[in-house]
Amino acid sequence: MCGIFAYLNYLTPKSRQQVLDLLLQGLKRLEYRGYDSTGVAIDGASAGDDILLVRRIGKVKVLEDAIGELCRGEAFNQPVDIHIGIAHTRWATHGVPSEVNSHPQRSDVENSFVVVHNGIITNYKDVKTLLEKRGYVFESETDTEVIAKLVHHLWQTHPGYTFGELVEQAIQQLEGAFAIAFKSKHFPGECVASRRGSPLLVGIKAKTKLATDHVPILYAKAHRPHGQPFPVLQAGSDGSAEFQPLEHKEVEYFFASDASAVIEHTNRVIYLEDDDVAAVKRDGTLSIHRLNKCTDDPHIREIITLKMEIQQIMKGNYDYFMLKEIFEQPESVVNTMRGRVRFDTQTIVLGGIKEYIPEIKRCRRLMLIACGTSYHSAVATRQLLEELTELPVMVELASDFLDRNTPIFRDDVCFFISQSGETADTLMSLRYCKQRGALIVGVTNTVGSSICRESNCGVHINAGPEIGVASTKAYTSQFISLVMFALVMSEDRLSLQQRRQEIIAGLSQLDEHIRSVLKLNSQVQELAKELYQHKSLLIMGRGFNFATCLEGALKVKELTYMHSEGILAGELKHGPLALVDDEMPVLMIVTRDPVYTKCMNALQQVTSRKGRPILICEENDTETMSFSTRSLQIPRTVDCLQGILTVIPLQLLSYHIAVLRGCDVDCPRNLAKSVTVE
Ligand code: G6Q
Ligand code: GLU
Repeated sequence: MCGIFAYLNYLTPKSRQQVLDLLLQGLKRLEYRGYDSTGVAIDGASAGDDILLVRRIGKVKVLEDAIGELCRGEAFNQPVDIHIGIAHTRWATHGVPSEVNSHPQRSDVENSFVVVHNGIITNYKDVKTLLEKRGYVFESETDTEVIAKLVHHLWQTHPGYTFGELVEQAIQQLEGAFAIAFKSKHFPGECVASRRGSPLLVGIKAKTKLATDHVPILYAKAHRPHGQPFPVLQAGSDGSAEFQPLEHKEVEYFFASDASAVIEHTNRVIYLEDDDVAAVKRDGTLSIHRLNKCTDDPHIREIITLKMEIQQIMKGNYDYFMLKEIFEQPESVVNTMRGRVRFDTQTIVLGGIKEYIPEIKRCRRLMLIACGTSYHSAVATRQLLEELTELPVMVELASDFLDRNTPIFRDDVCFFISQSGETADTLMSLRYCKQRGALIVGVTNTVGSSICRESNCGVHINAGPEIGVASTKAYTSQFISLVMFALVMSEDRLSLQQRRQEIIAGLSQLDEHIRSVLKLNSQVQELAKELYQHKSLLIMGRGFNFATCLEGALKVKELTYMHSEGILAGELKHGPLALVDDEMPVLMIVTRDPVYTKCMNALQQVTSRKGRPILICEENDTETMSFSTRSLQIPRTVDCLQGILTVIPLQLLSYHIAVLRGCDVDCPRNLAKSVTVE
């Protein structure tokens, strides 16, 4: 996840300085989407100059200072009639944050084609090999660089193509997710943008009223003989309608990842659909191209009028980033699996640890070391790891692990799980294990973080930036990363194939299942009204759901400042049962898994002490629901993935209680997003 912003002024004279100011302002609005490095591309200031690239590590402010230094002088103040500038704030997925890995990425040293990209190109290695064979030399570690070079290659081999056609051809070769915007010295004053799986919109600002409220789509004929010039383009639903690109004198176009970056300029926008290619030509016309017609396509893209304030848009329609991040989970879990899980062949490839798998299979034990929520993801997946790797698995809180001077051996494999990749206790534990010769595997959300850099290999969870201090989508993505690792480890175990298939099927339905859990939101809000004035909340469960109890209780504590405890249902009669009476709020997770009967025993122990538990149970499980007056029903899935579905109502519950108690949801008191002190 990152921010893309591009600006094109057509017959609305602007100096390069003004363009740069606009680009920086756009990036600032998008900075919440990712902020490890930034960059812009504009036309060079004197005639015949190449495109000027300025890229910096760090936040937009660093780029702004660099531009202030580099882009000075009369030439930057001269008005230009038509100009296109593109800009990017990056959240690295491939390659550490560095200047050369920052965007715009370029096709060659002359900056012939430059591109900004949001997302991941999963087949970039294949495309790269192909381009290397044709003499292209790569300078960055990013997946993005292949896009710029591929378009350059197509331009050289197909001289008659328009800029839009080049991009249209290029995206046919790309797999994965992207939103992209291009600038080229061979097509001055033109901008081409496209998307698949990552958001992108076009903002339109015109001095006078636009003649139309939609842009028709221009279709290429589906089958073009290889190497032939592009065929005549067809317009409209039956190919007969006359194609009219959006034409307007004195118009400005904005391309952006979300509306927060354009709303201060215009409220007229087109949201692009997957595989749309939007092209602004030198004559200022905007057209939208698609390769193929599909039946349910409306054949036009509406220009809509936004009626929102900036703040609203930044957080979508959500009041807090945390709520937005909870609701992003249907997409973030898919991003974690993207390019890794192939549902058709039932195979999983984790590129970052692939070469180490034989070594990991020979190890003495697996150690999972982390803090807070990240530690809970280890607890959540331990049982599955034991089952599918048949290795001893230890889960450790980093601080305690260090306090104990835990013995570590050369044939241990140690996983360090951390959203930020910077947590001091986790990092210290990593160094401790590294010194003792163990293999170090990092599982983080932040490429280029200390844990990433110091690991021997790792898995990037690709959840996108998490702004709310309370971790939500990173937890579910860490969970899935560890499940994918367990699946990789058991790939050649015949006896485990059926189990693997069951889990992979569960993963394929996960986004839909999460969507239906999120529909419980208003029901959870009602429960919060009942609970928010209490002093305490006990959360009980066992087996695959124990981690949900710990994680749910942590969320309640940190957000609402209420006491909350996650209790292993098996431990109930060894102490915690003393807390139960008709006043104490209790929440129990009871799903139809191998420990169901034991959970039901615990439920009865609670109800016979006059406890009135709220249940999280499976849809239509009337037998279980008969033990309570209040239950939240979640879809049925494979036992080891249930924890992903059961934790979401608790994320929502802690959120709603916090709102009702007047707490600052995104920045709970005394806590910080990245804990870099021991
Ligand atoms: C939970 C918090 C916190 C976090 C730890 C570890 O909501 O975000 O418990 O998980 O501080 O942080 P890292 O995952 O960044 O190492
Ligand atoms: N995959 C690209 C990179 O790592 C883009 C990441 C982003 O969306 O910022 O450079």
